[in-house]
Amino acid sequence: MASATQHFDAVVIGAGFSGMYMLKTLRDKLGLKVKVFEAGDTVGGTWYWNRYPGARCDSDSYIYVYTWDKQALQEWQWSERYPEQPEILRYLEYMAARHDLKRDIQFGTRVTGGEFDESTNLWTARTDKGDTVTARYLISAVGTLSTTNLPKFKGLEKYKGKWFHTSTWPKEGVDFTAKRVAVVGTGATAVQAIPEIALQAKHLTVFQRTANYCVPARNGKVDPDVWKARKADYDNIIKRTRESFFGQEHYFIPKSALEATPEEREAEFDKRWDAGGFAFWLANYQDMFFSEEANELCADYIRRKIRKTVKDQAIAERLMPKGHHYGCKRQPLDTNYYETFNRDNVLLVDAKTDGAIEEITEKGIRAGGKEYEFDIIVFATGFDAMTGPLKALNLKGRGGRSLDKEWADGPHTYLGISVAGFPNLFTITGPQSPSVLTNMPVAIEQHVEWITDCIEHMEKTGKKTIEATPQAQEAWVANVNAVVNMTLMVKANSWYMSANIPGKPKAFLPYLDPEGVGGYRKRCADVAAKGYEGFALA
Ligand code: NA7
Repeated sequence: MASATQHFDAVVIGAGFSGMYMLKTLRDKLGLKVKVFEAGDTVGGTWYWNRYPGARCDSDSYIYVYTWDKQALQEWQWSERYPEQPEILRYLEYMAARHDLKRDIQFGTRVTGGEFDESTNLWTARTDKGDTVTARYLISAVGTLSTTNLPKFKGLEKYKGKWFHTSTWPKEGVDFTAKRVAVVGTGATAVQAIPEIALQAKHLTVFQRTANYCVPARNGKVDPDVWKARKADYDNIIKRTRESFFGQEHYFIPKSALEATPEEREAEFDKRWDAGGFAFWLANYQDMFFSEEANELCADYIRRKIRKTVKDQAIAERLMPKGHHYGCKRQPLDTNYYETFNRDNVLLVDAKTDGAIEEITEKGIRAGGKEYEFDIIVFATGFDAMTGPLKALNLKGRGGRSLDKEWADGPHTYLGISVAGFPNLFTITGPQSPSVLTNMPVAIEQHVEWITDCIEHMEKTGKKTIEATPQAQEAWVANVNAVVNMTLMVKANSWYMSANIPGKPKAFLPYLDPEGVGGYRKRCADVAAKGYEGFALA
Protein backbone atom coordinates (compact mmCIF):
# COMPACT_ATOMS: atom_id res chain seq x y z
CA MET A 1 0.00 0.00 0.00
CA ALA A 2 1.38 3.39 -0.97
CA SER A 3 1.68 5.69 2.03
CA ALA A 4 3.03 9.11 2.96
CA THR A 5 6.79 9.25 3.49
CA GLN A 6 7.73 7.56 6.75
CA HIS A 7 11.02 8.08 8.50
CA PHE A 8 13.20 5.39 10.06
CA ASP A 9 16.64 5.32 11.61
CA ALA A 10 17.61 2.49 9.28
CA VAL A 11 16.19 0.74 6.24
CA VAL A 12 17.37 -2.80 5.57
CA ILE A 13 16.84 -4.36 2.15
CA GLY A 14 16.26 -8.11 2.28
CA ALA A 15 15.12 -10.55 4.96
CA GLY A 16 17.36 -13.55 4.48
CA PHE A 17 20.09 -14.58 6.91
CA SER A 18 21.67 -11.09 6.70
CA GLY A 19 18.63 -8.86 6.90
CA MET A 20 17.06 -10.77 9.78
CA TYR A 21 20.17 -10.48 11.94
CA MET A 22 20.68 -6.83 10.94
CA LEU A 23 17.14 -6.05 12.06
CA LYS A 24 17.71 -7.92 15.32
CA THR A 25 20.85 -5.99 16.27
CA LEU A 26 19.76 -2.53 15.15
CA ARG A 27 16.34 -2.81 16.77
CA ASP A 28 17.02 -4.88 19.87
CA LYS A 29 20.62 -3.95 20.67
CA LEU A 30 20.74 -0.31 19.58
CA GLY A 31 17.04 0.48 19.98
CA LEU A 32 16.70 2.00 16.51
CA LYS A 33 13.54 2.31 14.47
CA VAL A 34 14.10 -0.08 11.60
CA LYS A 35 12.16 -1.03 8.48
CA VAL A 36 12.98 -4.08 6.40
CA PHE A 37 11.73 -4.53 2.84
CA GLU A 38 11.64 -8.05 1.42
CA ALA A 39 10.53 -9.08 -2.06
CA GLY A 40 9.48 -12.59 -1.02
CA ASP A 41 6.33 -13.17 0.98
CA THR A 42 8.23 -14.46 3.99
CA VAL A 43 11.76 -14.55 5.36
CA GLY A 44 14.48 -16.73 3.83
CA GLY A 45 16.12 -14.91 0.91
CA THR A 46 18.12 -17.47 -1.07
CA TRP A 47 16.25 -20.24 0.72
CA TYR A 48 12.91 -18.72 -0.14
CA TRP A 49 13.59 -18.55 -3.90
CA ASN A 50 15.77 -21.58 -4.63
CA ARG A 51 13.24 -24.41 -4.24
CA TYR A 52 14.40 -26.61 -7.11
CA PRO A 53 14.56 -30.38 -6.50
CA GLY A 54 17.66 -31.33 -4.55
CA ALA A 55 18.30 -27.79 -3.23
CA ARG A 56 20.34 -28.01 -0.09
CA CYS A 57 23.14 -26.22 1.64
CA ASP A 58 26.70 -27.32 0.89
CA SER A 59 27.99 -26.30 4.32
CA ASP A 60 27.61 -28.77 7.17
CA SER A 61 24.41 -28.01 9.03
CA TYR A 62 26.02 -27.64 12.46
CA ILE A 63 27.82 -24.50 11.25
CA TYR A 64 25.01 -23.25 9.00
CA VAL A 65 23.29 -21.43 11.86
CA TYR A 66 23.13 -18.15 13.70
CA THR A 67 25.53 -18.29 16.61
CA TRP A 68 24.12 -15.35 18.59
CA ASP A 69 21.16 -17.16 20.10
CA LYS A 70 22.77 -19.72 22.40
CA GLN A 71 19.46 -21.26 23.43
CA ALA A 72 18.42 -21.77 19.80
CA LEU A 73 21.78 -23.39 19.10
CA GLN A 74 20.89 -26.02 21.68
CA GLU A 75 17.22 -26.28 20.81
CA TRP A 76 17.29 -26.47 17.01
CA GLN A 77 18.03 -29.92 15.58
CA TRP A 78 18.99 -30.38 11.94
CA SER A 79 17.89 -33.69 10.48
CA GLU A 80 20.88 -34.32 8.19
CA ARG A 81 24.49 -33.44 7.56
CA TYR A 82 23.47 -30.84 4.94
CA PRO A 83 20.20 -29.05 5.47
CA GLU A 84 17.67 -29.22 2.69
CA GLN A 85 15.97 -26.03 1.45
CA PRO A 86 12.59 -26.56 3.22
CA GLU A 87 14.37 -27.26 6.49
CA ILE A 88 16.51 -24.10 6.25
CA LEU A 89 13.38 -22.11 5.56
CA ARG A 90 11.76 -23.66 8.65
CA TYR A 91 14.85 -22.71 10.66
CA LEU A 92 14.68 -19.09 9.53
CA GLU A 93 10.94 -18.97 10.28
CA TYR A 94 11.70 -20.35 13.74
CA MET A 95 14.32 -17.65 14.35
CA ALA A 96 12.01 -14.93 13.02
CA ALA A 97 9.30 -16.09 15.41
CA ARG A 98 11.65 -16.39 18.41
CA HIS A 99 12.75 -12.79 17.95
CA ASP A 100 9.49 -11.35 16.68
CA LEU A 101 11.19 -10.06 13.56
CA LYS A 102 8.28 -10.07 11.14
CA ARG A 103 6.55 -7.08 12.69
CA ASP A 104 9.23 -4.82 11.17
CA ILE A 105 9.44 -6.54 7.79
CA GLN A 106 7.26 -5.53 4.86
CA PHE A 107 6.99 -8.57 2.60
CA GLY A 108 6.14 -8.74 -1.08
CA THR A 109 7.91 -5.44 -1.58
CA ARG A 110 10.98 -4.82 -3.70
CA VAL A 111 13.18 -1.75 -3.31
CA THR A 112 13.48 -0.17 -6.74
CA GLY A 113 15.52 2.94 -6.01
CA GLY A 114 17.27 5.02 -3.42
CA GLU A 115 18.88 8.47 -3.32
CA PHE A 116 21.13 10.12 -0.81
CA ASP A 117 20.15 13.71 -0.08
CA GLU A 118 23.25 15.76 0.68
CA SER A 119 21.28 18.57 2.32
CA THR A 120 19.57 16.35 4.93
CA ASN A 121 22.06 13.47 5.02
CA LEU A 122 19.16 11.08 4.59
CA TRP A 123 18.53 8.22 2.21
CA THR A 124 15.19 8.03 0.46
CA ALA A 125 14.18 4.52 -0.62
CA ARG A 126 11.35 3.68 -2.99
CA THR A 127 9.58 0.40 -3.56
CA ASP A 128 7.54 -1.29 -6.26
CA LYS A 129 4.51 -0.98 -3.99
CA GLY A 130 4.72 2.80 -4.00
CA ASP A 131 6.37 3.27 -0.61
CA THR A 132 8.74 6.16 -0.09
CA VAL A 133 10.69 6.12 3.14
CA THR A 134 13.64 8.06 4.50
CA ALA A 135 16.39 6.80 6.78
CA ARG A 136 19.82 7.80 8.03
CA TYR A 137 21.27 4.40 7.30
CA LEU A 138 20.61 2.22 4.29
CA ILE A 139 21.75 -1.37 4.61
CA SER A 140 21.76 -3.80 1.77
CA ALA A 141 21.12 -7.40 2.78
CA VAL A 142 20.25 -8.44 -0.75
CA GLY A 143 22.50 -11.48 -0.91
CA THR A 144 25.24 -12.37 -3.33
CA LEU A 145 23.43 -14.81 -5.62
CA SER A 146 19.98 -13.31 -5.94
CA THR A 147 19.88 -11.78 -9.42
CA THR A 148 18.96 -14.49 -11.88
CA ASN A 149 21.10 -15.03 -14.97
CA LEU A 150 18.86 -16.16 -17.80
CA PRO A 151 21.12 -16.10 -20.87
CA LYS A 152 19.59 -14.45 -23.92
CA PHE A 153 18.93 -17.66 -25.83
CA LYS A 154 17.61 -16.99 -29.29
CA GLY A 155 14.02 -18.13 -29.70
CA LEU A 156 13.01 -18.65 -26.06
CA GLU A 157 9.81 -16.68 -26.69
CA LYS A 158 8.78 -19.24 -29.34
CA TYR A 159 9.04 -22.24 -27.03
CA LYS A 160 5.63 -23.85 -26.43
CA GLY A 161 6.55 -26.02 -23.45
CA LYS A 162 7.09 -24.91 -19.86
CA TRP A 163 10.38 -23.48 -18.68
CA PHE A 164 11.77 -22.57 -15.28
CA HIS A 165 14.91 -21.06 -13.81
CA THR A 166 16.12 -22.84 -10.68
CA SER A 167 16.42 -19.57 -8.76
CA THR A 168 12.75 -18.61 -9.10
CA TRP A 169 11.21 -22.03 -8.68
CA PRO A 170 7.40 -22.20 -8.29
CA LYS A 171 6.27 -22.77 -4.73
CA GLU A 172 3.92 -25.55 -5.75
CA GLY A 173 6.84 -27.43 -7.33
CA VAL A 174 7.11 -28.88 -10.83
CA ASP A 175 5.84 -32.33 -11.73
CA PHE A 176 8.29 -34.06 -14.04
CA THR A 177 6.37 -37.34 -14.18
CA ALA A 178 6.27 -38.75 -17.74
CA LYS A 179 7.91 -35.59 -19.07
CA ARG A 180 10.82 -35.04 -21.44
CA VAL A 181 13.02 -32.61 -19.56
CA ALA A 182 16.12 -30.55 -20.35
CA VAL A 183 18.50 -29.09 -17.81
CA VAL A 184 20.78 -26.36 -19.11
CA GLY A 185 23.93 -25.92 -17.03
CA THR A 186 26.16 -28.10 -14.88
CA GLY A 187 27.08 -25.77 -12.00
CA ALA A 188 26.52 -26.44 -8.30
CA THR A 189 22.75 -26.01 -8.70
CA ALA A 190 22.39 -28.37 -11.67
CA VAL A 191 24.58 -30.95 -9.96
CA GLN A 192 22.06 -31.04 -7.10
CA ALA A 193 18.99 -30.98 -9.34
CA ILE A 194 19.96 -33.40 -12.13
CA PRO A 195 19.93 -36.65 -10.08
CA GLU A 196 16.56 -35.74 -8.55
CA ILE A 197 14.93 -34.78 -11.84
CA ALA A 198 16.30 -37.92 -13.51
CA LEU A 199 14.44 -40.03 -10.94
CA GLN A 200 11.10 -38.45 -11.86
CA ALA A 201 11.29 -37.58 -15.54
CA LYS A 202 10.56 -39.90 -18.41
CA HIS A 203 13.72 -38.62 -20.05
CA LEU A 204 16.33 -36.05 -19.08
CA THR A 205 18.81 -34.31 -21.37
CA VAL A 206 21.64 -32.38 -19.74
CA PHE A 207 23.22 -29.54 -21.72
CA GLN A 208 26.78 -29.11 -20.53
CA ARG A 209 28.89 -26.15 -21.62
CA THR A 210 31.84 -26.82 -19.32
CA ALA A 211 32.40 -30.06 -17.44
CA ASN A 212 32.79 -29.49 -13.71
CA TYR A 213 34.88 -31.14 -11.03
CA CYS A 214 32.31 -32.60 -8.61
CA VAL A 215 33.11 -34.22 -5.30
CA PRO A 216 30.75 -36.36 -3.22
CA ALA A 217 28.64 -34.63 -0.58
CA ARG A 218 28.07 -37.78 1.48
CA ASN A 219 24.90 -36.49 3.01
CA GLY A 220 23.07 -38.51 5.62
CA LYS A 221 21.96 -38.67 9.22
CA VAL A 222 24.50 -37.53 11.78
CA ASP A 223 25.20 -39.79 14.76
CA PRO A 224 23.28 -38.42 17.81
CA ASP A 225 26.47 -38.66 19.88
CA VAL A 226 28.29 -36.47 17.39
CA TRP A 227 25.47 -33.94 17.66
CA LYS A 228 25.64 -34.05 21.43
CA ALA A 229 29.36 -33.43 21.42
CA ARG A 230 29.01 -30.57 18.95
CA LYS A 231 26.29 -28.90 20.97
CA ALA A 232 28.46 -29.13 24.07
CA ASP A 233 31.36 -27.62 22.13
CA TYR A 234 29.57 -24.78 20.34
CA ASP A 235 31.61 -21.99 21.96
CA ASN A 236 34.80 -23.50 20.59
CA ILE A 237 33.25 -24.30 17.22
CA ILE A 238 32.19 -20.66 16.89
CA LYS A 239 35.65 -19.46 17.81
CA ARG A 240 37.32 -21.85 15.38
CA THR A 241 35.07 -21.05 12.42
CA ARG A 242 35.41 -17.30 13.04
CA GLU A 243 39.19 -17.55 13.05
CA SER A 244 39.34 -20.06 10.21
CA PHE A 245 40.21 -19.59 6.55
CA PHE A 246 36.83 -20.40 5.00
CA GLY A 247 34.42 -20.18 7.95
CA GLN A 248 34.46 -23.97 8.02
CA GLU A 249 36.40 -26.47 10.04
CA HIS A 250 38.68 -27.21 7.10
CA TYR A 251 42.41 -26.62 7.17
CA PHE A 252 44.95 -26.97 4.37
CA ILE A 253 47.61 -29.67 4.59
CA PRO A 254 50.62 -27.49 5.46
CA LYS A 255 52.73 -29.00 2.73
CA SER A 256 53.11 -28.97 -1.03
CA ALA A 257 51.33 -31.73 -2.93
CA LEU A 258 54.58 -32.11 -4.85
CA GLU A 259 56.56 -32.95 -1.71
CA ALA A 260 54.33 -35.90 -0.84
CA THR A 261 55.02 -39.37 -2.23
CA PRO A 262 52.40 -40.67 -4.69
CA GLU A 263 51.18 -43.17 -2.07
CA GLU A 264 50.93 -40.55 0.66
CA ARG A 265 49.11 -38.18 -1.68
CA GLU A 266 46.64 -40.80 -2.79
CA ALA A 267 45.89 -41.65 0.84
CA GLU A 268 45.29 -37.98 1.67
CA PHE A 269 43.07 -37.54 -1.38
CA ASP A 270 41.13 -40.70 -0.49
CA LYS A 271 40.61 -39.47 3.06
CA ARG A 272 39.06 -36.22 1.84
CA TRP A 273 37.06 -37.90 -0.91
CA ASP A 274 35.63 -40.37 1.60
CA ALA A 275 34.87 -37.64 4.15
CA GLY A 276 32.79 -35.85 1.52
CA GLY A 277 31.82 -32.19 1.36
CA PHE A 278 34.29 -29.37 0.96
CA ALA A 279 37.22 -31.29 2.51
CA PHE A 280 38.70 -32.19 -0.88
CA TRP A 281 38.46 -28.54 -1.93
CA LEU A 282 39.32 -26.60 1.20
CA ALA A 283 41.43 -29.01 3.24
CA ASN A 284 43.77 -30.18 0.52
CA TYR A 285 47.46 -29.46 -0.07
CA GLN A 286 48.20 -25.80 0.53
CA ASP A 287 49.64 -25.15 -2.92
CA MET A 288 46.58 -26.49 -4.71
CA PHE A 289 45.36 -22.97 -5.56
CA PHE A 290 48.82 -21.72 -6.53
CA SER A 291 50.76 -24.37 -8.37
CA GLU A 292 49.49 -25.73 -11.69
CA GLU A 293 51.36 -28.95 -11.07
CA ALA A 294 49.87 -29.47 -7.58
CA ASN A 295 46.45 -28.54 -8.89
CA GLU A 296 46.71 -31.03 -11.74
CA LEU A 297 47.26 -33.85 -9.24
CA CYS A 298 43.86 -33.08 -7.67
CA ALA A 299 42.25 -32.71 -11.10
CA ASP A 300 43.67 -36.03 -12.24
CA TYR A 301 42.34 -37.77 -9.12
CA ILE A 302 38.80 -36.55 -9.86
CA ARG A 303 39.05 -37.51 -13.53
CA ARG A 304 40.03 -41.02 -12.47
CA LYS A 305 36.96 -41.16 -10.20
CA ILE A 306 34.72 -40.07 -13.09
CA ARG A 307 36.22 -42.72 -15.35
CA LYS A 308 35.49 -45.36 -12.71
CA THR A 309 31.95 -44.22 -11.93
CA VAL A 310 30.59 -43.61 -15.42
CA LYS A 311 30.16 -46.87 -17.32
CA ASP A 312 30.16 -45.54 -20.88
CA GLN A 313 33.71 -44.27 -21.35
CA ALA A 314 32.68 -41.91 -24.16
CA ILE A 315 30.31 -40.18 -21.72
CA ALA A 316 32.93 -40.27 -18.96
CA GLU A 317 35.31 -38.52 -21.32
CA ARG A 318 32.79 -35.73 -21.92
CA LEU A 319 32.17 -35.34 -18.18
CA MET A 320 35.86 -34.98 -17.42
CA PRO A 321 36.89 -31.36 -16.96
CA LYS A 322 39.73 -30.31 -19.20
CA GLY A 323 41.45 -27.02 -19.82
CA HIS A 324 40.63 -25.40 -16.49
CA HIS A 325 42.09 -25.81 -13.05
CA TYR A 326 40.48 -27.70 -10.22
CA GLY A 327 38.72 -25.71 -7.50
CA CYS A 328 38.83 -22.35 -9.22
CA LYS A 329 35.11 -22.45 -9.98
CA ARG A 330 32.64 -23.05 -7.15
CA GLN A 331 32.92 -26.66 -6.01
CA PRO A 332 29.68 -28.56 -6.69
CA LEU A 333 28.86 -31.26 -4.15
CA ASP A 334 27.27 -34.30 -5.70
CA THR A 335 24.92 -37.02 -4.60
CA ASN A 336 24.79 -39.58 -7.41
CA TYR A 337 25.62 -36.98 -10.05
CA TYR A 338 28.05 -39.03 -12.12
CA GLU A 339 26.00 -42.21 -11.46
CA THR A 340 22.98 -40.47 -13.01
CA PHE A 341 24.67 -40.63 -16.42
CA ASN A 342 24.54 -44.44 -16.19
CA ARG A 343 20.75 -44.31 -16.34
CA ASP A 344 18.94 -45.24 -19.54
CA ASN A 345 16.72 -42.17 -19.38
CA VAL A 346 19.57 -39.64 -19.25
CA LEU A 347 21.44 -38.09 -22.18
CA LEU A 348 24.40 -35.73 -22.04
CA VAL A 349 24.76 -33.10 -24.75
CA ASP A 350 28.21 -31.63 -24.42
CA ALA A 351 28.87 -28.30 -26.13
CA LYS A 352 32.44 -29.23 -27.00
CA THR A 353 31.80 -32.60 -28.61
CA ASP A 354 28.11 -32.58 -29.54
CA GLY A 355 27.74 -28.88 -30.28
CA ALA A 356 26.66 -25.82 -28.32
CA ILE A 357 23.09 -24.60 -27.86
CA GLU A 358 22.14 -22.61 -30.95
CA GLU A 359 18.57 -21.67 -30.22
CA ILE A 360 15.39 -22.53 -28.43
CA THR A 361 12.73 -23.73 -30.84
CA GLU A 362 8.98 -24.16 -30.52
CA LYS A 363 9.52 -27.73 -29.43
CA GLY A 364 12.81 -27.69 -27.58
CA ILE A 365 16.48 -26.89 -28.02
CA ARG A 366 18.68 -26.93 -31.12
CA ALA A 367 22.32 -27.76 -30.40
CA GLY A 368 25.05 -28.88 -32.78
CA GLY A 369 22.56 -28.75 -35.66
CA LYS A 370 20.16 -31.20 -33.99
CA GLU A 371 16.76 -30.43 -32.47
CA TYR A 372 15.90 -32.02 -29.12
CA GLU A 373 12.23 -31.94 -28.06
CA PHE A 374 11.12 -31.22 -24.50
CA ASP A 375 8.03 -30.71 -22.38
CA ILE A 376 10.01 -28.80 -19.75
CA ILE A 377 13.28 -26.85 -19.87
CA VAL A 378 15.08 -26.08 -16.62
CA PHE A 379 17.66 -23.32 -16.75
CA ALA A 380 20.29 -23.82 -14.05
CA THR A 381 22.34 -20.98 -15.48
CA GLY A 382 23.23 -19.17 -12.29
CA PHE A 383 23.31 -15.55 -11.25
CA ASP A 384 24.61 -12.10 -11.97
CA ALA A 385 26.67 -12.63 -8.84
CA MET A 386 27.45 -10.08 -6.16
CA THR A 387 27.28 -6.84 -8.12
CA GLY A 388 23.98 -7.72 -9.86
CA PRO A 389 21.71 -7.45 -6.80
CA LEU A 390 23.30 -4.16 -5.72
CA LYS A 391 23.12 -2.55 -9.14
CA ALA A 392 19.46 -3.55 -9.36
CA LEU A 393 18.71 -1.27 -6.40
CA ASN A 394 19.36 1.83 -8.54
CA LEU A 395 21.07 3.69 -5.73
CA LYS A 396 22.23 7.26 -6.24
CA GLY A 397 24.96 8.60 -3.96
CA ARG A 398 26.53 12.04 -3.71
CA GLY A 399 25.99 14.18 -6.79
CA GLY A 400 23.58 11.58 -8.20
CA ARG A 401 26.36 9.08 -8.90
CA SER A 402 25.19 5.52 -9.64
CA LEU A 403 26.84 2.19 -8.88
CA ASP A 404 26.45 1.28 -12.54
CA LYS A 405 28.80 4.06 -13.59
CA GLU A 406 31.10 3.84 -10.55
CA TRP A 407 31.50 0.11 -11.18
CA ALA A 408 31.82 0.25 -14.96
CA ASP A 409 35.04 -1.80 -14.78
CA GLY A 410 34.02 -3.96 -11.81
CA PRO A 411 33.22 -3.26 -8.16
CA HIS A 412 35.01 -0.57 -6.17
CA THR A 413 34.42 -0.87 -2.43
CA TYR A 414 36.24 -0.44 0.82
CA LEU A 415 36.34 -3.74 2.75
CA GLY A 416 33.33 -4.88 0.72
CA ILE A 417 31.16 -2.98 3.21
CA SER A 418 31.17 0.60 1.96
CA VAL A 419 31.36 2.52 -1.31
CA ALA A 420 33.00 5.96 -1.66
CA GLY A 421 30.40 8.60 -2.48
CA PHE A 422 27.56 6.58 -0.92
CA PRO A 423 27.48 7.79 2.71
CA ASN A 424 25.78 5.67 5.37
CA LEU A 425 25.27 2.83 2.91
CA PHE A 426 26.45 -0.56 4.17
CA THR A 427 26.59 -3.69 2.04
CA ILE A 428 26.41 -6.96 3.99
CA THR A 429 28.63 -9.54 2.24
CA GLY A 430 29.18 -7.02 -0.53
CA PRO A 431 31.61 -7.47 -3.43
CA GLN A 432 35.27 -7.54 -2.37
CA SER A 433 34.47 -9.13 1.00
CA PRO A 434 35.10 -12.87 1.73
CA SER A 435 31.37 -13.68 1.51
CA VAL A 436 30.92 -16.48 -1.05
CA LEU A 437 34.35 -17.93 -0.29
CA THR A 438 33.18 -18.75 3.22
CA ASN A 439 30.43 -20.49 5.08
CA MET A 440 27.96 -17.63 4.61
CA PRO A 441 26.58 -17.27 8.17
CA VAL A 442 30.13 -16.67 9.46
CA ALA A 443 30.71 -13.85 6.96
CA ILE A 444 27.22 -12.44 7.52
CA GLU A 445 27.51 -12.32 11.30
CA GLN A 446 30.89 -10.60 11.09
CA HIS A 447 29.53 -7.91 8.77
CA VAL A 448 26.32 -7.38 10.72
CA GLU A 449 28.22 -7.03 13.99
CA TRP A 450 30.78 -4.66 12.48
CA ILE A 451 28.03 -2.49 10.96
CA THR A 452 26.12 -2.47 14.26
CA ASP A 453 29.22 -1.33 16.16
CA CYS A 454 29.87 1.32 13.54
CA ILE A 455 26.33 2.70 13.75
CA GLU A 456 26.51 2.63 17.54
CA HIS A 457 29.71 4.66 17.29
CA MET A 458 28.00 7.15 14.97
CA GLU A 459 25.04 7.53 17.31
CA LYS A 460 27.22 7.96 20.40
CA THR A 461 29.58 10.47 18.83
CA GLY A 462 26.85 12.41 17.05
CA LYS A 463 28.35 11.86 13.62
CA LYS A 464 25.95 12.29 10.75
CA THR A 465 27.76 10.50 7.94
CA ILE A 466 30.40 7.87 7.36
CA GLU A 467 31.80 6.94 3.97
CA ALA A 468 34.86 5.28 2.52
CA THR A 469 37.52 7.67 1.28
CA PRO A 470 38.36 7.24 -2.41
CA GLN A 471 42.00 6.58 -1.43
CA ALA A 472 41.14 3.79 1.01
CA GLN A 473 38.75 2.32 -1.53
CA GLU A 474 41.30 2.22 -4.34
CA ALA A 475 43.91 0.73 -2.01
CA TRP A 476 41.39 -1.98 -1.09
CA VAL A 477 40.58 -2.74 -4.73
CA ALA A 478 44.32 -3.03 -5.45
CA ASN A 479 44.70 -5.36 -2.45
CA VAL A 480 41.79 -7.58 -3.56
CA ASN A 481 43.34 -7.94 -7.01
CA ALA A 482 46.93 -8.35 -5.83
CA VAL A 483 46.00 -11.29 -3.60
CA VAL A 484 43.87 -13.14 -6.12
CA ASN A 485 46.41 -12.55 -8.89
CA MET A 486 48.77 -14.84 -6.99
CA THR A 487 46.32 -17.72 -7.36
CA LEU A 488 45.03 -19.86 -10.21
CA MET A 489 41.52 -18.55 -9.58
CA VAL A 490 42.03 -15.66 -12.01
CA LYS A 491 42.42 -18.13 -14.87
CA ALA A 492 38.94 -19.61 -14.51
CA ASN A 493 35.84 -18.61 -16.44
CA SER A 494 33.90 -18.54 -13.21
CA TRP A 495 31.20 -16.35 -11.78
CA TYR A 496 33.80 -15.42 -9.13
CA MET A 497 35.66 -13.75 -12.03
CA SER A 498 32.43 -12.27 -13.52
CA ALA A 499 33.02 -14.50 -16.55
CA ASN A 500 29.59 -16.16 -16.63
CA ILE A 501 27.77 -13.17 -18.11
CA PRO A 502 28.66 -11.79 -21.53
CA GLY A 503 29.72 -8.16 -21.25
CA LYS A 504 30.12 -8.16 -17.47
CA PRO A 505 33.39 -6.37 -16.70
CA LYS A 506 36.00 -8.93 -15.78
CA ALA A 507 36.81 -8.63 -12.09
CA PHE A 508 37.25 -10.95 -9.16
CA LEU A 509 34.07 -10.39 -7.13
CA PRO A 510 34.78 -11.69 -3.60
CA TYR A 511 37.90 -11.14 -1.50
CA LEU A 512 40.42 -13.82 -0.67
CA ASP A 513 42.25 -12.69 2.44
CA PRO A 514 45.75 -14.20 2.78
CA GLU A 515 44.69 -15.20 6.30
CA GLY A 516 41.17 -16.17 5.36
CA VAL A 517 37.97 -14.93 6.88
CA GLY A 518 39.70 -14.84 10.27
CA GLY A 519 42.34 -12.48 8.90
CA TYR A 520 39.69 -10.31 7.28
CA ARG A 521 37.82 -10.12 10.60
CA LYS A 522 40.99 -8.81 12.26
CA ARG A 523 41.49 -6.26 9.47
CA CYS A 524 37.95 -4.90 9.90
CA ALA A 525 38.30 -4.80 13.69
CA ASP A 526 41.57 -2.95 13.30
CA VAL A 527 39.96 -0.34 11.02
CA ALA A 528 37.30 0.30 13.70
CA ALA A 529 39.85 0.37 16.53
CA LYS A 530 41.78 3.06 14.67
CA GLY A 531 38.73 5.31 14.62
CA TYR A 532 37.40 3.96 11.33
CA GLU A 533 40.59 4.34 9.39
CA GLY A 534 39.93 4.85 5.68
CA PHE A 535 36.50 6.32 6.33
CA ALA A 536 35.50 9.97 6.46
CA LEU A 537 33.15 10.74 9.36
CA ALA A 538 31.33 14.04 9.48
P1 NA7 B 1 26.73 -21.41 -11.99
O1 NA7 B 1 27.73 -22.00 -11.11
O2 NA7 B 1 26.98 -20.07 -12.57
O3 NA7 B 1 26.44 -22.46 -13.16
C1 NA7 B 1 25.70 -22.11 -14.28
C2 NA7 B 1 25.78 -23.20 -15.30
O4 NA7 B 1 25.06 -22.78 -16.46
C3 NA7 B 1 27.19 -23.50 -15.75
O5 NA7 B 1 27.31 -24.85 -16.01
C4 NA7 B 1 27.32 -22.66 -17.01
O6 NA7 B 1 28.29 -23.13 -17.90
C5 NA7 B 1 25.94 -22.82 -17.58
N1 NA7 B 1 25.59 -21.72 -18.48
C6 NA7 B 1 25.55 -20.40 -18.19
N2 NA7 B 1 25.23 -19.69 -19.28
C7 NA7 B 1 25.09 -20.58 -20.28
C8 NA7 B 1 24.79 -20.47 -21.66
N3 NA7 B 1 24.58 -19.27 -22.21
N4 NA7 B 1 24.72 -21.59 -22.38
C9 NA7 B 1 24.94 -22.79 -21.82
N5 NA7 B 1 25.24 -22.97 -20.54
C10 NA7 B 1 25.32 -21.88 -19.77
O7 NA7 B 1 25.32 -21.30 -11.26
P2 NA7 B 1 24.69 -22.28 -10.19
O8 NA7 B 1 23.29 -21.84 -9.98
O9 NA7 B 1 24.94 -23.69 -10.53
O10 NA7 B 1 25.50 -22.00 -8.91
C11 NA7 B 1 25.59 -20.70 -8.38
C12 NA7 B 1 25.90 -20.74 -6.95
O11 NA7 B 1 24.74 -20.99 -6.18
C13 NA7 B 1 26.80 -21.82 -6.52
O12 NA7 B 1 28.10 -21.57 -6.85
C14 NA7 B 1 26.56 -21.88 -5.05
O13 NA7 B 1 27.28 -20.88 -4.38
C15 NA7 B 1 25.11 -21.62 -4.96
P3 NA7 B 1 29.85 -22.64 -17.75
O14 NA7 B 1 30.42 -23.44 -16.63
O15 NA7 B 1 29.80 -21.18 -17.44
O16 NA7 B 1 30.45 -22.93 -19.06
